Amino acid sequence: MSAIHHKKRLSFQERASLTQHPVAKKIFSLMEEKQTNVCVAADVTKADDLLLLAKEVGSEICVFKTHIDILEDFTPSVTSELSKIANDLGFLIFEDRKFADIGSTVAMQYTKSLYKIASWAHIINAHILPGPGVIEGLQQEEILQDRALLLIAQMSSKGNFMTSEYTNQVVQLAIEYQDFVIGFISQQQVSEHPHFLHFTPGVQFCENRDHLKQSYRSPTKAIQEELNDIIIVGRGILHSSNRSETAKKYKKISWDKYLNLIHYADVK
Ligand code: 5BU
Repeated sequence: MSAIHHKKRLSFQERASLTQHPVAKKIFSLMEEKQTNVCVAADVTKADDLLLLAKEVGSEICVFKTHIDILEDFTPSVTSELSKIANDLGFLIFEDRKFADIGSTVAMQYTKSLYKIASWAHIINAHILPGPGVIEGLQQEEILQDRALLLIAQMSSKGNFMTSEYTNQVVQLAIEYQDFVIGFISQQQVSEHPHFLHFTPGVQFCENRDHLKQSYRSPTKAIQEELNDIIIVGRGILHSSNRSETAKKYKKISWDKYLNLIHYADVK
């Protein structure tokens, strides 16, 4: 394996003190506390399974990522139950809604509808294709204190149109709106500002791709080489025979890689 040279990195604890945002502070500190930088992607279609999954993996993760609109039997009690589990097991909820419309429309999509995303999701994300209005539409003044936004800077799917120029624009907007934006969905570190978090999807031990152009790499590569902070794992955990044990395995390896980064200047 080739040597990867980089500077010794700050710990999550140190980075917690460098952000003003309460949600980012919370993520950094619960990662340290639970020793996990794993986010599970809860792509399941039944409410009972969603809640069961949250109970099974809740102790091993820092963030639980939902696609609430793929549930076939959604009722508001699902999100209130999920919030209770999140509170008991100490994780935050991220609704991967990928908002991408004009400000006035995303404001309604975020706060209204059957789902009332703003009432339960600590974290949401957006594409910046419509321009800064999408961020402003989501930035609801009254709940700003405990809600946070991630900008999609890069995607894991093969053939996507996110050029490096696009990614640079995303980073600029993140800096401009850093009172609300706490980081990125990325494939590799896109900003050296230590207060920004990098969440990365497309992580699995076993597969290189799926049949619909999702591409995967290992947790080791995602953390150690590409310098992401949090791995997002869906089917790697969901399709295993023991979801809790498998989540533990992802947790151990990605935490070890994080420890290497903060302890050694050069990792082989
Ligand atoms: P998987 O089962 O580990 O492939 O699930 C990955 C999850 O991350 C899934 O919920 C996607 O919607 C999400 N995702 C992604 O895979 N790639 C991206 O670039 C973005 C989100 Br943005």
